[in-house]
Amino acid sequence: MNAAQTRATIVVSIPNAAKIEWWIAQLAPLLPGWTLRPVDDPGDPDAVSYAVVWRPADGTFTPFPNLKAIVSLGAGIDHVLADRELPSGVPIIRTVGTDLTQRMREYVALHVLRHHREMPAIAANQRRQRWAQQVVPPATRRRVGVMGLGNLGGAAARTLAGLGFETLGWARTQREIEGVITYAGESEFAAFLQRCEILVCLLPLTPATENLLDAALFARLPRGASLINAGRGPHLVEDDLLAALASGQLSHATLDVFRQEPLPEAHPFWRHQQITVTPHVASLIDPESGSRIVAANIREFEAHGEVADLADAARGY
Ligand code: NDP
Ligand code: OXD
Repeated sequence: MNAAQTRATIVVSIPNAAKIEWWIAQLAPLLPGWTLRPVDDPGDPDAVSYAVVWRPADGTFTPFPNLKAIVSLGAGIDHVLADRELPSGVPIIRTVGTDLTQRMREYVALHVLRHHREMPAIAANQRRQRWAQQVVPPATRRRVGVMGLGNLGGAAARTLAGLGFETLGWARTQREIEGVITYAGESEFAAFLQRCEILVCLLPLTPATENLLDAALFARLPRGASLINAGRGPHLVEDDLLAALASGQLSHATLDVFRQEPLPEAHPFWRHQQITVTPHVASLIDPESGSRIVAANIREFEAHGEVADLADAARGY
């Protein structure tokens, strides 16, 4: 056996053991010559070259001194960076692609339209058998802001602009997107927020974005604005949201991501009349197309030592 063959194991780590087997079954035929194993049964640790992971436990990578790259089974890498024993300098590959982007575009369009057309109020009226007609402005007179203009936020902003919304976008650096008025950095944040009647958060979770959706931010939005958070749970200060909804500063929130997932049964969000809860399904990775992307990225990284969707660990996304 030559040296290359002795470095030919890919381990898979996902909190749900059944899903590990499922991913291994999907990936194995796409990566001939590689041995795929659950992280708890890696075989020779020196032979492990790649780890494909979702929410790995602390210390997951420590046994593997020859790791070439960590593959996040998702666009976000916060779950990898959360590992307090993460080896430094190991590249992290994000899994992104057309299916994920398409799903997020659908989710954002669905919930922005729902807020725009005041569906929560219409549904509440139906529960009371109340016939209450109200004219809403056309999308061209509704301002929707997207925080984060990367793969997902950029695609969502384009979709909203295509639906006719007056679309605004905010990112760390200046981005140009046709049909979207863009803002960059802290200095332009207030100008962006004051125009957003519906605010969509598609930021990655980093020290700079944690707790960003707080009382100070809500106070800068037009009164009665709506919030859609499909970024990460810790972006949101939960008590500040409840207070903003109670005061009327915000009218409704749609939340897909939570500080604790699954959202605990007793959590007040579940039964709140002004909150729509979705169970982190805005853009779930599909193991069939996702495994094709993971395998292609591993092959590409193996051949060239780089891939397009490499995260920048120092930047945090
Ligand atoms: P990208 O890395 O492609 O884009 C991130 C965007 O956020 C960039 O535009 C970046 O700015 C901007 N950004 C980062 N930090 C800041 C900051 N401090 N201030 C302002 N803007 C900032 O990420 P994706 O679009 O692929 O994914 C975004 C996030 O969506 C993921 O990290 C994940 O948390 C979440 N997600 C949620 C899913 C769900 O089902 N709910 C599914 C998939 C992802 P710049 O352009 O200047 O770099
Ligand atoms: C992701 C997610 O990061 O599903 O891809 O949240």
